[in-house]
Amino acid sequence: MSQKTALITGITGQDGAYLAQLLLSQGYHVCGLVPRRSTSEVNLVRLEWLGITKEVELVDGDLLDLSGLVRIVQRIQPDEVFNLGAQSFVKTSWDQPILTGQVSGLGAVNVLEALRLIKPDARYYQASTSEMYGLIQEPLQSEKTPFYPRSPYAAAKLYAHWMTVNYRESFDMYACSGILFNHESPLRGLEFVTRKVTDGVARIKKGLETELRLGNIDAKRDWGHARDYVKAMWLMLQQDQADDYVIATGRTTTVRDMCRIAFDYAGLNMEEHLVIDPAFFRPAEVDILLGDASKARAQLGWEAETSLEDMIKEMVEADLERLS
Ligand code: GDR
Repeated sequence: MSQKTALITGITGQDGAYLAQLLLSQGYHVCGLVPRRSTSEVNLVRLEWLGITKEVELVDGDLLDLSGLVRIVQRIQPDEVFNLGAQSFVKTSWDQPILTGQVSGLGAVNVLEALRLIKPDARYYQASTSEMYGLIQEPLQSEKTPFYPRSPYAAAKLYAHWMTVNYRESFDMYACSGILFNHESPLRGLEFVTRKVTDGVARIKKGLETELRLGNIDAKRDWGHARDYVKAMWLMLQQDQADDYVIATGRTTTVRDMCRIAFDYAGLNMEEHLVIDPAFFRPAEVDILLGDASKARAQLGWEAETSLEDMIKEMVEADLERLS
C-alpha cells in the first residue's frame, strides 16, 4: 500500500506532537500547518521533546486563510486531516471572543471547505471538546447528551462540531468529531491547570517558589493522558463509516484532589503552599464533567490506559527534570 499523507493543524501543540509521533510510527508522511507571522519563530519545543522535528514537514499556513489552505491541500493531497488548531485556552476566550470564534469555529469550516473543493475523499477529524457540555444536562455525558456551552471557546467549538456533522450529512464527507474530555501530559501548556500544578510543585520542591496560586479548586474534571487520546483520534478515521465519539476515562476528580496528588508525590504539604487567587476564576464556570466513552470502547476498541495518579507522577517528574 502506498504511503498515507496526513495533515495536522495545531501540530506544535500537545496533541499535535503526540499525534505526529503516532502517525510517523505507522509510516505516514506527516505534514503540519504552522501559522507564521512576521519574524516570530515557530514554537517547536514539543516536537523537539519527542525528537521528531526533522521527520515532519512543516507547511506555512493559517486556519483563517482559506486560499492558503486550498493551495496546501492541492499540493500535499492529504489522505487524512486532523484539525487540532485552535485558540484553546478557555479563560482567554472571554478576552478574545472574536479571534476565538474565528480560529476555533470558522477555522474548522475553512479546512472543511478546502477539502470539499479540492479533496472531498480525504478523511477529516475535528477536535471537539467536553467544554461543549458546559452546564451539564446529564450527570454522565455521552454522544447523546445535549450541549450547553459556557464560554466563547465552547460556543465556537460547538459551531465547528455541528459544521463537521453537517458536512458529513450534506456532502457525504468522511468527517468525524471526537468529543475529548480533558487530556494532559508533560507536553501540556503551562496555562492549563494540571501542568500549572505540576510545574508549581516542582518549583516549590526545588526552592524556586513558595506558593502556588489557583482559582476554583472545586471544579471537577475527567482527566486522561493525551498519549492515549491521540490513538482514539486516529482510530476514528480508520472505520468503515464516519461518526462522533466521546473520549474520556469515566472518573471525575476535583482540581483540589488532583493538586494533592502532585504535592503528595513530591513529599510536600499542599496546605502550606496553595493560595486561592480570584484572578484565576472565570466569568462562568464548568463545574463538573464526567464522560461516558462506552461507544468508543465498543466500536473503536479504545480505552483510557493511564490513571490520573500515574499521569501526574509523570508530569511532576518531567517538571523536576526540566528545572534541574
Ligand atoms: P479546561 O482546562 O478549561 O477544562 O479546558 P483548564 O486546565 O484550563 O481548567 C480546568 C479547571 O481548573 C480550574 N482552575 C484553573 N484553571 C487554570 N487554567 N488555572 C488555574 O489557576 C486554575 N484554578 C482552577 C478551571 O476553572 C477549570 O474549572 C481544557 C482545554 O484544554 C480546552 O481547550 C479543552 O477543550 C478542554 O480542556 C477539554
